[in-house]
Amino acid sequence: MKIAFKMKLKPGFEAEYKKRHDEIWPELVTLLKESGISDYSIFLDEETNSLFAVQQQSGSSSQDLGSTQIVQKWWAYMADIMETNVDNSPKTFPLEMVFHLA
Ligand code: RM4
Repeated sequence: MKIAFKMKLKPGFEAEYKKRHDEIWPELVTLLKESGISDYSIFLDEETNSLFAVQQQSGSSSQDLGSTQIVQKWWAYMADIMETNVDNSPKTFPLEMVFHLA
């Protein structure tokens, strides 16, 4: 199932956000794939600093993996440049699909 959601980047951290994702931890990639996540893209709206994520999921969303050590470490690592909840999880806003062309 394809899902999408928004997150929020702190202003001025576009390059750092992209760098960190270009260097995403292999163990996080493995966890995401083993959790059924694929075709996962994140786009930035520079006007609002909104991060638009879209992914295929066969089970839970990437945002439901916060009980794992590796995601907790990743979220803590990313917390300085993103808007987060008190547990370091990125503030996440589900988006409704209103059109899809297969
Ligand atoms: C994002 C955010 C998401 C994670 C991706 C890999 O910045 O932390 O939760 O799934 O990175």
